Amino acid sequence: MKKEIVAMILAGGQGSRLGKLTKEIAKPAVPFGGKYRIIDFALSNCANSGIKSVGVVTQYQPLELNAHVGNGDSWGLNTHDGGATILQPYTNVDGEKWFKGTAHAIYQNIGFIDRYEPEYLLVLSGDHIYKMDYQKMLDFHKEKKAALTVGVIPVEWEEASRFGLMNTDKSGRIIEFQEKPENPKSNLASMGIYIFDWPRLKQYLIDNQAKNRTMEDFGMHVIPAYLRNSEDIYAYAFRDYWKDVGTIESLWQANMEFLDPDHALNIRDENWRIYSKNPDSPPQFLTKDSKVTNSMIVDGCYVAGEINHSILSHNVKVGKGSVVKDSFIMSNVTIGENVTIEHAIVGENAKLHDGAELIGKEKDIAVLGYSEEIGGLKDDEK
Ligand code: ADQ
Ligand code: ADP
Repeated sequence: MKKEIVAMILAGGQGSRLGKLTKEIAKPAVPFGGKYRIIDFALSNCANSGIKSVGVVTQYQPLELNAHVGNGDSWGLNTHDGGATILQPYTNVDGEKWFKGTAHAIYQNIGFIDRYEPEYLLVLSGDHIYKMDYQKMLDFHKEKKAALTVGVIPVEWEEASRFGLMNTDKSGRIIEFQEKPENPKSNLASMGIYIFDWPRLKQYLIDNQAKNRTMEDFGMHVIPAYLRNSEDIYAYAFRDYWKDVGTIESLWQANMEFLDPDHALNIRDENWRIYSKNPDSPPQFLTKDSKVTNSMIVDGCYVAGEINHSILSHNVKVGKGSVVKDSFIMSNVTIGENVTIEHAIVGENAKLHDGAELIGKEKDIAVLGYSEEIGGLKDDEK
């Protein structure tokens, strides 16, 4: 089953900056935008780019992710073309188990990749909200005859130190690279999207392992080694919407941006659909007491309150007199009567009992975790 290119989506990081939202599920499985999970963007981009052989590398809290991705048929990645394969850490003969980092995770899956004998390997992160045609990046990679092409985008200077940063020459060749430097000298950031010549990368990973130097991480070890050896590394400039939703604030912000009908991401574009796996729910119902403006209300919702500039995912119930504003509510949340929710993210299956308040601020978003409950009268107050 030979393929020109295989994609590996790295979906195993802990995502600790999302706090209680990633305590039980991996960051790529965190719900987004009412009908999606974060990894849907990378999976849909693969399908839309015609890359149908995709490995999803998991590690941390993979249950929800495994259930969601399945064999990839929701994204049109059917098994005939290779489909999506969930790759979990395993113990090899040396007793080595967990993936130590991004590059080591690829090293551990050389056998899977080699089944397709690809010329190119596309490495993606399951953590990003964006639409990108990877074929265009592959064309660029071939045109430059690069050993490695890195997707890059300028980021805000204040945020720069959480990215791999680089300098390029006029031709776009990367001449300097620093992984998450404390004092950034550039704001041109790696998007963590790489196209490698597979045989060459494989050689690097195997040779270093043989010398007992595990190449753990792409940004920390592989890119520096390529630079030391004067390999041709090129930057592929991406200029559209791209968001690394690694913090509560950025996750909230990306959901609020998603509400904009003129959003650069344009989810209504039939030529680049974002696919997902969704439950079967009854139609939404808005009672005569409800008032809904500027919001996304997904199937199965029952709304008797006021919803303004918010996203209600599947099967959310909002009682009379309640107000939900500037918030992202995940699936199966129950909101009682006279509840106030503002600048908040509410996790799946959470319950806000009558009279509860969950009020955050723009730079300090309030979060209710999965299945958490607040408010309501205690028994002796009834
Ligand atoms: P980070 O996103 O901070 O930086 P990292 O924590 O290595 O990098 O995670 C990259 C992706 O790999 C994430 O999706 C994560 O879930 C996953 N991952 C991490 N370790 C894994 C493992 N052992 N097994 C499976 N999956 C794993 C990277 C680059 C930067 C770049 C940013 C852009 O290192 O140079 O700027 O991405 O967001
Ligand atoms: P070589 O000269 O064998 O091609 P490299 O260019 O890969 O070696 O590495 C040059 C230097 O970087 C060496 O000092 C090596 O110890 C160090 N190095 C390479 N890979 C790693 C790694 N994964 N972790 C730490 N150090 C590394």
